[in-house]
Amino acid sequence: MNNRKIVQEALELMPGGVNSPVRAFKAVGGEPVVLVKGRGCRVWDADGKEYIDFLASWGPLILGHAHPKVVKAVKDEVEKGLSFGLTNPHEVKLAQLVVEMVPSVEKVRFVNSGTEATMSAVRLARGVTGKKLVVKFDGCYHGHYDSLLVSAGSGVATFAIPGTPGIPEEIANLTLVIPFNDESAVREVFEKHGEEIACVIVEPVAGNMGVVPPKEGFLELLREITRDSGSLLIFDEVITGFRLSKGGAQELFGVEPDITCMGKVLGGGMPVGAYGGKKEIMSQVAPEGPVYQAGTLSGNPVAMVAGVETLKELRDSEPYGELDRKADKLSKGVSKILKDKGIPHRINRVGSMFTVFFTEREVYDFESAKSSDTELFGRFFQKLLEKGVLIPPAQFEAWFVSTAHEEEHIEDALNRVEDAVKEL
Ligand code: KE4
Repeated sequence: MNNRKIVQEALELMPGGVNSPVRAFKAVGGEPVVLVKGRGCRVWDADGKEYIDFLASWGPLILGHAHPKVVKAVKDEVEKGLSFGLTNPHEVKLAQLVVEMVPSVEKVRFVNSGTEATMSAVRLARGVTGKKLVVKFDGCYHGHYDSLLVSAGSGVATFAIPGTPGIPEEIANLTLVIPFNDESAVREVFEKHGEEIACVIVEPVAGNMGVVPPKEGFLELLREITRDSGSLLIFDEVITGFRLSKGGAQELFGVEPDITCMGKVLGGGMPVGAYGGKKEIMSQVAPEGPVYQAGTLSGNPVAMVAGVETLKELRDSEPYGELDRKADKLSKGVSKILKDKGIPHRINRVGSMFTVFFTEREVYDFESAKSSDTELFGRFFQKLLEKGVLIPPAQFEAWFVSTAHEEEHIEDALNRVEDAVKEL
């Protein structure tokens, strides 16, 4: 049992045996799965068991695992060396693609993770506006940056509390957390604190409370109220960027933020994050401007070529209609299976990302998402795993469909879901 042996060794050597908490399966129980190989829409664990994969490494693998063009580009690049610490031509090429594809971005800075992207974007907003307060939404996750790893305070539009030990209250108190999709809360927080708000940061389509789309007019409200208050609007498109369309959620919904944070798909599976926006704002970033941010491996050539091949493929093949159709077929199929079994559920889907919530309520914010039966979700996850279907090991995440999921894989997955649900 290689899987178990590797997990036991990992537990001795790394906190919780993992390098990111959600991989420990605490939310779903059972032994964490160790993956050793991926090809297309399939992955294999350390015991050789095969799964149809809808985790997609939490979003990056929109082209599936080991896409030939990406693998070839990475192989060719590593032969020339892995890192130089000075400019390389591939970061320029990836920057050209980002500027071409993302409507609001004229200049971009690459970093190594989504957390670095959002952390830098908030610093830039504070630096540009000279203001301190940050507004975020309950249930939205933007990485583990102190100012954003905070929980909602006691009442609406009140100052946040630390989301974890190690974050001083003084830092948490510079963040305001309000309910997603709540227009009155947005207006209230700006009435109370508008003059001091540096930025609003939002997942334009939430993925981290499970998939929750913005209500009609919500993004437009954020755009208008920030502009009127001299605050910046930051779209955290680490999940939605290049996934919901070539230009992400901002293209899909026609609302342009001041700063866009990117990651996941941008690196095609390699560690890449980015933040970008209009030249007027990005010119404030060092060394052009005074707002400092840096990184030894930022723009790493091997990571850059993976991103270049991924974005070129998305730009040229325009797969979004097909991705939407396949995700619609899968999510509707899962819903029919659960309905036929009499299991209350709600599915929220935007494009190729969706979440199955085990609740009868409409899910439009974190409170309603939390009405889900997470114990049932754990059993659903484990049964699917047994049948060879891998979904995210947590209720408040998203299933991802890739271009590598062909019709037969969707059919196969639905048959396996049906077998799993029969045994719930
Ligand atoms: P990273 O630092 O993990 O690359 O990105 C942080 C981040 C920022 N913004 C959004 C919208 C994100 O979803 C994330 C990271 N997403 C989680 C799960 N949805 C990554 C999985 C993990 O934490 O291991």
